[in-house]
Amino acid sequence: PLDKTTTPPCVFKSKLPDIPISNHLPLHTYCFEHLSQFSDRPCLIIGSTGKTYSFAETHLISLKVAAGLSNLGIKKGDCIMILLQNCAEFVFSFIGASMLGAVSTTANPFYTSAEVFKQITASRAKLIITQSQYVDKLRDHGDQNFPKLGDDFVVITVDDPPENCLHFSVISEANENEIPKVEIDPDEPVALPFSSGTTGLPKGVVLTHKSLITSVAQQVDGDNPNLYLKPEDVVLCVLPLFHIFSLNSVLLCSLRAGSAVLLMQKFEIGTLLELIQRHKVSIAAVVPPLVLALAKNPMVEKFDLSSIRVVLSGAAPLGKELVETLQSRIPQAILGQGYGMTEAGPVLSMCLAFAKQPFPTKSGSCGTVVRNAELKVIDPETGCSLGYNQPGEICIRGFQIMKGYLNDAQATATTIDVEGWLHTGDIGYVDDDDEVFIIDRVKELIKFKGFQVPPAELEALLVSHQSIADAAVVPQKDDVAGEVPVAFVVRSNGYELTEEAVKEFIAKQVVFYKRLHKVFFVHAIPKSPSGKILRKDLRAKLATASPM
Ligand code: 4UV
Repeated sequence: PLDKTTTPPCVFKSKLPDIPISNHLPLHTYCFEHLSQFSDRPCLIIGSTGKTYSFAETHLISLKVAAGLSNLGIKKGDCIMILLQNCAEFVFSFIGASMLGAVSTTANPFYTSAEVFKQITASRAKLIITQSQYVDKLRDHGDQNFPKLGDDFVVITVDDPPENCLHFSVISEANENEIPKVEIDPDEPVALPFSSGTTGLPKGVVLTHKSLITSVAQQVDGDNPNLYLKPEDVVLCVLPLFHIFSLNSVLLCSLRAGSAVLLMQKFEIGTLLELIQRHKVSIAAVVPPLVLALAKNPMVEKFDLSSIRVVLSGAAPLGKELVETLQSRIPQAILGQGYGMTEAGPVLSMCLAFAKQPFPTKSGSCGTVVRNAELKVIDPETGCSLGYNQPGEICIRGFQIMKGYLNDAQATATTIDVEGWLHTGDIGYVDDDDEVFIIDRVKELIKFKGFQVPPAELEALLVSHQSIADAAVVPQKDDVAGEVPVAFVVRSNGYELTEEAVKEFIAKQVVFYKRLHKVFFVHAIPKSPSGKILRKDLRAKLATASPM
């Protein structure tokens, strides 16, 4: 905690002491460092079938996948794309790639072909692991500039492979003794999720072995871990592993701590409740819409959820009333939040009631800054750091943050300053008990159920329409999704264009959660003298009865 009598600059620290962190290791070595203590315990449980992989099996198959990827020509520094719903193969692929010193870029399998190709092109993925139903999206759609299946990248499917694709067994049944020896530097990349950050289009976020180890250690290492996970725990993995929340705080933390991970392909309330009951889930990582379902759905009453001891919500703001409603249904559980951002490695703060020796916490808080890190709140106008209870932009510093954006020095420089502070674009404050509260977002980003919707991406699509002269996309509050994207559109002179036509034009090109919920036709988009869209004005307009 900060000495409250000092004057700025103020730097906030965890209430837990800093700890030594083994961030000189490769990520897979660190995750499996204590393997011998729980090698026969369940590591991965497949929700749909009940099939279980022990820690020893998970480790061995990952080694085989590393050898198999190497046989297919994947080398240290190469990038593979994991385009999968949650499944065991996701885990084997990610860990296997790490063992080779290769990088995994993770993408949403529901992405449209255009969205996937943007990421394949930017990441230069040489191999894609997916399901057969998504392979069509990876085929040549006539665009000469797109990389080509077969020529530029290999496709592996976890089920029956379509033409020109290989089956996963080609890599998972390789000889684990054939892995080439690789030296991995802690500062080399291991994961490449995509995020639009505070502005613009999605960018590759370079997360190194050191950053991910630091983040996992900040959560689950030490005598008094911030997020206390035990080998007896069963951790719910229903949030998609392609997003950093699930990848880091569910998968990697559980591997390190020896907890079992219950993998669910997709969210369906009945199946979820049944699985929680059957497998005695003790830790549930969720997003606010899931808290809503658990708090309000009448089906919940029919199931035994008494095994749940921790509910960790993150990725979007969580309403206090919702927490209270859920708490009354699972009185034994500790409900709290984590606050993360892909670029921050991702966890900035986490609820200290999850600690082994817990601290009292307040509802509505996003936790306390993680240990071995520094957090400050700055005045967005002056950049000066602020003290307790004063809202400003949250900044974070530590070994866990990203190395930078892939091939984008300029975007990196606007996000991480010369002193190493990562600027989040979130507005919040730290209260007298060192708890972080987020109250607003100054960055462009829209969050639909925790999923990223980058306005710049939708704006670029909109202005590519011949009848659209200019456009801006902003969030509108929504009870279920948190926020939904809505557009302000300026028609080109003399063109007829309906709201439905604009919505359909976008819907064809993007994943479901980026679809426009409303379109307002306006004569001009408000802009600053430098040409920046005045998003605040548009958001304010939306709050009025008639945004036109
Ligand atoms: O980049 P991103 O999509 O990243 C995330 C990551 C979230 C978490 C949460 C808990 C964890 O333990 C963990 O490992 C990862 O969402 O989006 C980043 C932005 O989402 C908003 C905020 O605007 C971030 O800059 N956000 C994330 N968590 C919260 C939140 C929260 N608890 N409350 C309010 N907004």
